[in-house]
Amino acid sequence: MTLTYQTAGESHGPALTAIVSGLPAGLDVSLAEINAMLARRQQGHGRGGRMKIETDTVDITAGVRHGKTLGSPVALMVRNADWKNWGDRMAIEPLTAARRARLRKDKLGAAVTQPRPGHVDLAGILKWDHSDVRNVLERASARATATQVAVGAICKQLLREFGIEVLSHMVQLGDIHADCHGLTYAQIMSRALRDADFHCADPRVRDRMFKAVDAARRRGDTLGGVNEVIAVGAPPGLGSCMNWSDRLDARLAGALMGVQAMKGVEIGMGFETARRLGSEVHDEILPRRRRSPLDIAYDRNRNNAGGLEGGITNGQPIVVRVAQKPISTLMRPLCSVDIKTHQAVKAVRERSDTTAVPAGGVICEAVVAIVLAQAFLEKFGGDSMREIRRNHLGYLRQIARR
Ligand code: EPS
Repeated sequence: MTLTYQTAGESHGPALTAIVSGLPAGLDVSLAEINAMLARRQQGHGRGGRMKIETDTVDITAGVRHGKTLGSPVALMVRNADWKNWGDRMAIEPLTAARRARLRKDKLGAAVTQPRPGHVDLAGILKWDHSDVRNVLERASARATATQVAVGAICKQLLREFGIEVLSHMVQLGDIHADCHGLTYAQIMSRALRDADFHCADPRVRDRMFKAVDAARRRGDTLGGVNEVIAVGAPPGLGSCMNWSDRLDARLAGALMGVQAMKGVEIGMGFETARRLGSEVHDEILPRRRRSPLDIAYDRNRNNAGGLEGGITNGQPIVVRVAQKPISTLMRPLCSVDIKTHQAVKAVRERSDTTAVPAGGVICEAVVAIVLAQAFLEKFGGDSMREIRRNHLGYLRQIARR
């Protein structure tokens, strides 16, 4: 079975939904762990008023019994608490006269007609033939990432069963860079997990980050940044070089670019490899002193490749950095053109975040976990956890002899 998922849901609609197919039977699913990851996604200095309204928790409505997957599709739902404030504006049914009158009275019924530069607004109304920008912005909103994170949390639980851990930390906010030199993976991640404001492992830049967010907010502006996702424990051999579409680096980059606001993906040394000589870039292969019978006989002097060579994992940590643009809803808006009058106007302003980069890291972490779980199940897949464990262990034994 191939692991696939679909999501649906508008930002201010009743709920967000995901259906995940292809999970094996017998996987322990912890609701508490999913909800903890959802809570991490909601954190971060620079979030707007919406996060005070929402306390995201997941309802599982199919595919799990007595805490374990059944092998059937798993259905997940995250309700939008804000829906109660948007019932008329986002009503599913046709607008009744009473609803229309209520919206007019509350001055809430007007169509959004001033598209924001950088958002889906203009391209979306042209493409789908809408005359209210809300009809496209609701689905384009990063709110939808709540269910993606819930799917990622389940994939993390699957990967952990096989010794693979995926976590993220913020490495840049605007032009402020975190310095993690000399820190181990465990140190970076435990520091990042403790920092609810930025998910950043470098406390020395904390003050500057606070000031940058607050200054941007005061100016009616927004801030982007970069998160790094690291996956440790993946065996060599996930992904393939045999077809472009099977390469794991391509699949990671594609999936990460599919997250709202992401503008660039680097693996390992990334863009810096283009400036360096081959001898400075490629990770030398060294003999390894095995500590366990399942260890492979090869080591590396460093990990500039970010754990991927030829689109295949090489046993080193997988390191991916993702650039996130500043949010396109500005409280001091940029120039736009009204789609009804074609007059020059300022873009629409509506409640939003000053920055969502700390949330972006958690979302990218979820996406990396999903792509890795897909590649893992392609290689070791079976219908039950027991079958996958057998396949995985047999392969580890095989490569340890090479
Ligand atoms: C978003 C705008 C804000 C964000 C939202 C994404 O929501 P609202 O318009 O309701 O204030 O807070 O993100 C979330 C709701 C979330 O859960 O991450 C946008 O326009 O993309």
